[in-house]
Amino acid sequence: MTDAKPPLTVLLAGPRGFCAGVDRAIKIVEELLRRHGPPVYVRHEIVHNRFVVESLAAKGAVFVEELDEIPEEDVRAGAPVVFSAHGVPKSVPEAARARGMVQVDATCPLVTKVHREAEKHFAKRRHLFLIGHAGHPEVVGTMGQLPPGAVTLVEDVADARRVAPPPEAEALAYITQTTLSVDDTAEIIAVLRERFPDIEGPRREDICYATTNRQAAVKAVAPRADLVLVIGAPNSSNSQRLVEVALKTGAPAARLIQRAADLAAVPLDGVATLGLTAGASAPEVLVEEVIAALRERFAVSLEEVVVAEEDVTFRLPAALAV
Ligand code: 10G
Ligand code: SF4
Repeated sequence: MTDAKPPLTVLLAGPRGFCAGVDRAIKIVEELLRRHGPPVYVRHEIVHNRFVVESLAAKGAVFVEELDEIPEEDVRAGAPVVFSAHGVPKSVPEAARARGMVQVDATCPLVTKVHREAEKHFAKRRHLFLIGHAGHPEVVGTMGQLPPGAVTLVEDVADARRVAPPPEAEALAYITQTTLSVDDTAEIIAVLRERFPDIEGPRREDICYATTNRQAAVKAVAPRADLVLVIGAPNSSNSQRLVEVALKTGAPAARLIQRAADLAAVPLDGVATLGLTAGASAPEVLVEEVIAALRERFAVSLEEVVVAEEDVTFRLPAALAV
């Protein structure tokens, strides 16, 4: 007689996985590969997911961190370079132009919107606080829209309490990274508003619809789950935030896995209900892979917990849309 598999309820959070900005960025690289053939250079991981990066690399995309890694002969041959969905400082397109590169910007339109906000505040002589995480490429890109010293980074509530605008600042404004924790950011903004009542800013924050919805969905599953698994990469800000949100909203345990193979290192004994979600850069095929691996060990009953429907899409850049 074979042992029956133990039961496992999987609460599948919705929305999860790819957002419109990620979908667009990947399509840009694919479309360039189709039109130009390899190599298509991509500055930085197009999105923070190894599976996506390796799939595009297998088709001829070449990932670099900086433009100076791109050989001159390929530039002269017209190989395009794509800027990742996270956005780039102004110095990057300037350097590409100076080298005569064919450049294609895959920055998410919702990140570009924050760049334009930054410029608008600067034009009105406001010193800017950028709420975000130091060193993240989106933060580097957003800070790099303005001259050095125009933006002060605020990473957490402690920063918000002690941050001091430069003495010459005439007015203040804030903007945010798009993938932050909605709740932590609200606390940071509350501190800034209390200290600087005249500070300008968006009505709430610049956190995007996809980040907001994925956090709302994980909040709906976390209190019912013994463990929440988030499919995503360690360098994926929005995926890391989903782990934190799950822990803060009632999951006794939560962790990031990149794909099914990582389940081997996850203690599942005693887990009767498992919450499952995926960051905005994690493809659905990896969710399916994890569910298939769970089915090998458990009698899985799947329950979708959907808190919002999404119908956002972004058009490709005009040159690729035809
Ligand atoms: O969550 P981050 O910003 O680290 O990026 P990602 O590639 O994991 O997910 C898509 C989000 C962006 C491109 C940033 S707007
Ligand atoms: Fe755009 Fe939001 Fe996706 Fe970032 S997470 S690429 S801002 S839709």
